[in-house]
Amino acid sequence: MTDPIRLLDADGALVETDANAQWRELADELTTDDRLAMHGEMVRTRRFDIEAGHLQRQGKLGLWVPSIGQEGAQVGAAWAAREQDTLFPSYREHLIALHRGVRMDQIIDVFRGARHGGWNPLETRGMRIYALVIATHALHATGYAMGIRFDGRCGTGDATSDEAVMAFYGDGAASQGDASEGLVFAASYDAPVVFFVQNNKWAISVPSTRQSRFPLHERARGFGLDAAWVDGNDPLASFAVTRRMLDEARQGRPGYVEADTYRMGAHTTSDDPTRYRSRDEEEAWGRRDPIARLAAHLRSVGVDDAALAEHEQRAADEAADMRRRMLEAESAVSDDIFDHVYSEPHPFMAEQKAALAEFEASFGSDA
Ligand SMILES: Cc1ncc(C[n+]2csc(CCOP(=O)(O)OP(=O)(O)O)c2C)c(N)n1
Ligand SMILES: [Mg+2]
Repeated sequence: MTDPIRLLDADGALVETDANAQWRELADELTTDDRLAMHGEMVRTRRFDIEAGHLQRQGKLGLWVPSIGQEGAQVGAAWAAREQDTLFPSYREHLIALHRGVRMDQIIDVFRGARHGGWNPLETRGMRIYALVIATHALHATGYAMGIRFDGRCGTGDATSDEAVMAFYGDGAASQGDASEGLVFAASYDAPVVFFVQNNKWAISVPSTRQSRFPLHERARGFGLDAAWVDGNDPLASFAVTRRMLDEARQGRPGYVEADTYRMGAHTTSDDPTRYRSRDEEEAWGRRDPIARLAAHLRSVGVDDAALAEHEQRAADEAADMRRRMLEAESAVSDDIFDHVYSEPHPFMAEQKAALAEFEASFGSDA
């Protein structure tokens, strides 16, 4: 395969080929209103991302991880997942989290160290917490999917109730042992899981071409998984491919989606990408911006500029409100890490909590 699966070209025009007919049919499920809503989510996430970056620069967050440029891959995946599915993210899946109802301040709190996990996964429609240790959750997702299978919560042939799982990680994480072990167990146990890999071309300063001399989706086939390569900056293609992969997975055929995309910003606010990549490369990918692409598509099907501008305005207002609240928020470091290790109170945890309190008290009240 020389090109990833694509339904919209860089100018937002529909690509109609024999090869993509099956994917177009799947994308037809999305009405114009759905597509407009997808645009709204992408704009909302980008605005949130930009404001969070500003908050980090003003000292309110320890770190921020921007997802700018990857909203197309994410919005397709978010819409492809069905309500009963469980999603295991890395740390850059802001659109997925917001789509499932995680609040902006809950994501922010992870990066300001105020709340350890950020949210209770039982209250966020299947959205698990961020995993900062790369690829660990490839195993969590696979194990969870194996559990679904053992419990008989998949494989009945009814896509509207059979459960599936997604693991989101990056091109660099694909080099971790955990990622490979996840693929082996998923294939061996016919686990209802899809690995959604955003190949954003960089693992901090290491280019994906160095870590994967052979395409990642081809590698996944070698593990016995069905795999697809999709243009991740094309929200419609990302939706169609992921929907199909998930519906196959929930019938016991695990899958792998490699989304071809680009991290337009820095790795994190601690990174300076000008040290390792060229401006030409950044500009080339800037011309493939997924938000501009979907906006162009929407205009071509008769959506007027006012509707798109309204998304921008609403997103700006919401992000400004989030920013105002965060500037006023007290810095908060809580010691509740000890409370959630075991479901019941545990003497070792009580001991460690007391030791921390004693240590902190040793700095005196001015500390
Ligand atoms: C086990 C582990 N090793 C190293 C790191 C440091 N680290 C954080 S992100 C990252 C690169 C990940 O790249 P990729 O998987 O491509 O995801 P991206 O950040 O590009 O979304 C590394 C090495 C880590 N968090 N966990
Ligand atoms: Mg990467």
